Amino acid sequence: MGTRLIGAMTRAGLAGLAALVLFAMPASAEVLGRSVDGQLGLQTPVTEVAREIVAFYDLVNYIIIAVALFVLGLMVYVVFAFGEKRNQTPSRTTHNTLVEVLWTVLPIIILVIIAVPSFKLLNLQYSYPKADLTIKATGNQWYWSHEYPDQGGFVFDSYMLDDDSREELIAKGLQAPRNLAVDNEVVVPINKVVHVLVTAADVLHNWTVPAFGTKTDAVPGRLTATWFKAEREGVFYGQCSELCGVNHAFMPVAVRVVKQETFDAWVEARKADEEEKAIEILHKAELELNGNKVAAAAQ
Ligand SMILES: [Cu+2]
Repeated sequence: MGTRLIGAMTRAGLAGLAALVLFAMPASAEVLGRSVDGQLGLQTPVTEVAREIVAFYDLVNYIIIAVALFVLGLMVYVVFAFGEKRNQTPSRTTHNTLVEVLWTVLPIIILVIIAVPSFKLLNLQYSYPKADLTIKATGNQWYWSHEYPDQGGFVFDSYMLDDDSREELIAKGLQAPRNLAVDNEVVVPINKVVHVLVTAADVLHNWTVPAFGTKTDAVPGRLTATWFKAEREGVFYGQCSELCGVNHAFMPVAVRVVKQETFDAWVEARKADEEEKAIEILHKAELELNGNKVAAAAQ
C-alpha cells in the first residue's frame, strides 16, 4: 500500500511541475512604476530589495502551487482507487513508518527552503546602507509632506492631481496616471542610497512604493524608516497603504528618479523657492528621457 501511495505522490508531483512551466511564462511589454491592466505578479522591480521580493514571491508561489496540486492529486487518487467498488475489503493498516516519516520531514524541508531566503530578505531590508540622501515623509489627511533636511530643509506637499491638471500634462506629452500623479513629486538621484524617515501628523498612513520594495507605516509621534537605491530613471508610484479615512485612496506617493545633474538643478530651484521652475526642470528631463527612448526604439 505504501508503494502505491508513493507512486501516486510521484505522479501528483509531476503534474505540479507541468503547471509550474505554464506559470513561468515571460512578462509582456515593460511599464515602470505602476501596475498595468491584466498584470500578473508584481511591478517591475528597480531596486535590489524589490528584485529579491519578486524572487521570493515567485519561489513561494511555485511551492504553493506544487503543494496544492499534489494534495489535489492525492485526493482524486484516493477517491478513485479506494472507492467501495474497487476496494471491497479495506486495509486495516494503522501505521506506515515510511509515509509518516515522509509527511513529517518533507514539510520541514519545505519550511526551511522558505525560511532561508525570507531571513536573507529581511536582513537586506533592515540593514540600512550609508545614506547619500535623507528625506522625511509626513502623512497627513490626505496628502504627503516631503522634507529635504540635507538640502537646507525645504518642504513641499504632494497632492493628487485632478483630471483637468492631468489632461494638461498629458497634452504636453508627460505621463500623469489617474489617482497616482501628484503636483509635487519626491525627486531623488539615480543609483544613490536614499533613506526615507516616515511619520504622520494625524492618523496612521503608510509610505509605499512597490517598484522599490518599500512599505513603511507612518505613525503619529514615531519615526520609522525605509531605504531604497533606484537603478532606473522614471516616475515610480505608490499609494497610502494604511486605511486613514475618507480620502485614503487619493493620497498617492510619486517618486521621480533623475540624473544627478537634474537633481542638483531641481534642488537649487527648490531652495530658491521657485516651485514652477523646479517642476519645469523635471518635465524637461522627462521629455528628454522619453525622446531618447523613442530614438532608441527606432534604431
Ligand atoms: Cu491612507
